[in-house]
Amino acid sequence: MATKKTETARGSRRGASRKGASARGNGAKSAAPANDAATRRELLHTMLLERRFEEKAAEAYALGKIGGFCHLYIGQEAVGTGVISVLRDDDYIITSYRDHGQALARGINARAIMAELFGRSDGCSKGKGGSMHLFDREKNFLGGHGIVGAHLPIATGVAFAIKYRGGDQVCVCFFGEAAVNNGAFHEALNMAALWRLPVIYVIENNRYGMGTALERASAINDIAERACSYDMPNEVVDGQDIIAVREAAARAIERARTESEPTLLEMRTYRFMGHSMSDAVSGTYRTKEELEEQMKRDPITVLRDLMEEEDGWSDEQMTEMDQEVRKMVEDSYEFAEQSPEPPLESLYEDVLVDTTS
Ligand SMILES: Cc1ncc(C[n+]2csc(CCOP(=O)(O)OP(=O)(O)O)c2C)c(N)n1
Ligand SMILES: [Mg+2]
Repeated sequence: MATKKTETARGSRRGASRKGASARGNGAKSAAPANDAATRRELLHTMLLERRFEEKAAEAYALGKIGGFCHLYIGQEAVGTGVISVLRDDDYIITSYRDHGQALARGINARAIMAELFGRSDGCSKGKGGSMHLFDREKNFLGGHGIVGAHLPIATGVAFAIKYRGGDQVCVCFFGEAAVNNGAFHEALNMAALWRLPVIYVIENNRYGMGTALERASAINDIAERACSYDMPNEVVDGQDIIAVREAAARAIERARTESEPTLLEMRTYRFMGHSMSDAVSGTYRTKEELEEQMKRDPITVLRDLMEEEDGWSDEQMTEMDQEVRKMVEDSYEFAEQSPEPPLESLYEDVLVDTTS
């Protein structure tokens, strides 16, 4: 739902805000995304692929096949999957280091992602990016970024370029809630609002930045309200409900595409694993009880329950889908194992872009 404060904030400056407000309300006309059995099945398939893929990645990490950092998206799948599912192929995506699920949702081949995690030359970043730096130019997937908040100004720049060239694409930027306390967040949002850029900032509020709870780090706990400083439309969304995610994302995308107006979406979610592979899952900064409570709203279960109710989705169908997905993951694992390491010479390739030729 749109927050009341936002309505007030937007109305305060722009006379044209009535138009924006109607696009943001429940009755948003052309923006409502499909919500039929086939769509739900596809969404479930994507989320299940992300889940099984990361479970396998965790296994590979424990075996020492993946080096460096590795941050899992388990528990948060509905956010990336839902938002990306309502984008066009020519829209842009930019994200943080917790990027495996979003890369899969964008349709980057599981083989290329697993190979990247393994640091192999068939990886989507040619084995030189690793888990945190998945990249695919053809899919307009602009990373995978390791520095908290640093990709927000890049998203603003991408949106500026879209507008400058007269295009109607949008740029979606995913980041964790801890990034909103970073200066880059404010600069990026200020410019996007000032120049009315087609960008959607998606906060994945999983309530923790590493081991620090949101309340211990942020002066404001309803972080969508940060958008009011920039007179920017915003919404708080149940990030465990993929249907709600899709609807909110569709409204924001429509607004960016047709009115060239940015939006801040706060998706309330939860990560079921540790911050990265080397961190505790619970017991230190959060209790086991809290984790168990949150796991009752697993986004995959939430959608599956809906499908059972609406589509008569059965356990057999679930098992069949699961087996198919596991096969895809196994295949990606074998592919990654067989892919060669990048040659030493490639260290100097793709570092700078030649703009002179
Ligand atoms: C500028 C900067 N400061 C600190 C870090 C170390 N660091 C890596 S992840 C992280 C927590 C970020 O939390 P959040 O933005 O909520 O994303 P989440 O990991 O929860 O997805 C921190 C502090 C960093 N990478 N960059
Ligand atoms: Mg967080």
